[in-house]
Amino acid sequence: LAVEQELRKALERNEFCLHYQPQLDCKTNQVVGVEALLRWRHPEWGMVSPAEFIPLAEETGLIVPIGEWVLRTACQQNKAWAEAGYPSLRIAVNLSARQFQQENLVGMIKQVLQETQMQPQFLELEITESAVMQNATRFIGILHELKNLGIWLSIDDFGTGYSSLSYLRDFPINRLKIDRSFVNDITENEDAVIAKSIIAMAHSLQMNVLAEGVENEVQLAFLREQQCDEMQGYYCSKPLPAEQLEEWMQQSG
Ligand code: G
Ligand code: G
Ligand code: MN
Ligand code: NA
Repeated sequence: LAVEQELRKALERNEFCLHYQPQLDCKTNQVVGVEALLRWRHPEWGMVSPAEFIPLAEETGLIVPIGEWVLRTACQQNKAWAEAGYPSLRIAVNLSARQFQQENLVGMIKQVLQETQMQPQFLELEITESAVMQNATRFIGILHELKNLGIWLSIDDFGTGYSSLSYLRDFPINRLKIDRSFVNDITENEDAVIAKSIIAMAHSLQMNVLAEGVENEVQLAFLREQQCDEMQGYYCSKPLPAEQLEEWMQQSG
């Protein structure tokens, strides 16, 4: 309960910030996007992990205003990078299932794009399979509206949720993000077969595919061999505050 009370005040007290993790093209090693990841710096508790407070934010509905803050902040940052002359980066924002229950999710997203003058084709929204399946009929309409705005739609943690493959046929999904649990031992046994199959399936469905949690050269070599499009993980960089990501881009660029 103490956590809930503190979480309620965190927005107005400006305790949230975003860290950004680069996403690289597997062929060229160029940064093509970043994923925005929420961080909560509590004045007494220090950094609180999203794994701890996101579930509470979802239960209490606080994820709705927090999610709007995340989207606005990410879009403002993307615009700032574009204006500072960095190459055009796609920016990925995580959406909770709970946010799809909010009255006017599409209207809110349109307004943020309008306000920040960000081009929709540079925005990617990440959704989990379990979220998609919770209310598939409501989802499909919203996803088509978002897709029609030009926004990219991705399935996060692909392969780990309770899901049905039928949504890959029925929903306008642009890409699959292979969950890092398959990437960890990607050259071995079942994980190798699963990863290969996800990449092949994504490409057959005209989707882009990204591997999460890439931590070493061996995993990367396998992904290149299998023609995976993009990679994200500690091998390239952990999630970084905006200024540190800028330094990272200057060094690696
Ligand atoms: O960044 P980290 O690995 O600690 O994130 C832990 C979990 O929190 C991940 O599953 C991630 O998707 C989720 N998460 C991080 N930022 C956000 C956010 O802005 N919104 C939502 N809904 N989830 C987030
Ligand atoms: O669920 P989602 O994919 O949004 O979660 C992203 C989280 O994964 C981030 O919070 C980030 O801290 C974590 N992460 C990113 N790269 C790596 C990695 O290479 N290894 C591990 N173990 N975690 C990672
Ligand atoms: Mn994600
Ligand atoms: Na993930």
